[in-house]
Amino acid sequence: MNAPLRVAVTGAAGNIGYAMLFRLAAGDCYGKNQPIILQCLELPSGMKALEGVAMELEDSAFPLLHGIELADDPNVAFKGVNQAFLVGSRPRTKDMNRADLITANGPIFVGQGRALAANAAGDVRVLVVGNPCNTNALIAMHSGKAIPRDRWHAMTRLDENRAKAQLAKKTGALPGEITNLGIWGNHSDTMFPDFNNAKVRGAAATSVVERAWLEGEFLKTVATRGKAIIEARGVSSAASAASAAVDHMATLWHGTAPGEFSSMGVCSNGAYGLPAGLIFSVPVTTAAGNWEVVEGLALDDFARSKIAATTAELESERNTVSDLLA
Ligand code: NAX
Repeated sequence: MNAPLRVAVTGAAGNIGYAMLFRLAAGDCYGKNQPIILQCLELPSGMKALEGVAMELEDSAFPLLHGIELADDPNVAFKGVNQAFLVGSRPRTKDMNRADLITANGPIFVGQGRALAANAAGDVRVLVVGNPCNTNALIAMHSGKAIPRDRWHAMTRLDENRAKAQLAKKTGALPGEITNLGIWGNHSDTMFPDFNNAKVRGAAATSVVERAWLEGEFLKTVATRGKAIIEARGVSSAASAASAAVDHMATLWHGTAPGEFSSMGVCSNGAYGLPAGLIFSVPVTTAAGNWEVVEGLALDDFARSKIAATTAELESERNTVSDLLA
């Protein structure tokens, strides 16, 4: 058995937190030989519910769960953490547009970025799930400058998983037989699921499915899936979002398979001519907690126009929060 990892989860009593904690404690992220200590953060108003979640975690008697700590102060919750899932934030209400949401949630990530830089372990990796996750990760990265830029991530794995599921359904393949389906850009309906480089059972997706479906129904279904779930369930995706967060950090921890890649919102280093410094989802390979952008992927005019649109949205979000970017 390894020494326990300290894993922070914010918004731990919320819908995604509730689904995620049990997966983490069961060993679904870091493996069956890796014990963890969960360090859960909530607002003071969420602490009572969080105590209930902690009781349920205790009652599950997970062999890998070596501790549960609860806090309403990020400086306590982030003490010594190796892995941090930043989920807690204000959900969008009917009267809010995207800019209102950015303005409402931005300050949370100033405080949490600072608290991580002051308290986390030297090897910390941070995944921002709370929306708008790319721009929230950008704010946290600027506020937590003591942590290297390549450690800050935003989650687009749910978009990747949704895209794989749609392509699997269309082709009759299993989701695990769809590979290299990279998401480019923002976690919003402007993101681009790159079907040109995707594979179905090792063959180019474009050789298996007609392009009109890929450019039309496929892109539309993936982009509007979050809305469809809200309409059906009355609340936003929670278990699938938690599952995607576990997938993202598991891929970072265990590494990508040879010849395969995944998608992560990471700090752009200017690859593919993308503006450096934005938190931008790109295809990456991973090993031992580190990532590298996949080089040499072919992007046709259609892909480039989609990537230009999502880039413009991220630049506009960055302008909206410019006063929070220290
Ligand atoms: P909930 O409202 O169920 O839970 C959020 C929890 O966060 C609440 O318990 C609240 O008390 C807590 N919280 C709020 N501010 C906090 C703070 N400053 N510190 C600590 N805790 C805080 O929302 P849930 O459904 O769990 O969604 C959480 C976030 O994930 C939202 O921002 C949502 O938009 C985002 N999502 C991101 C996705 C992605 O793919 N990146 C997909 C799913 C989801 O929409």
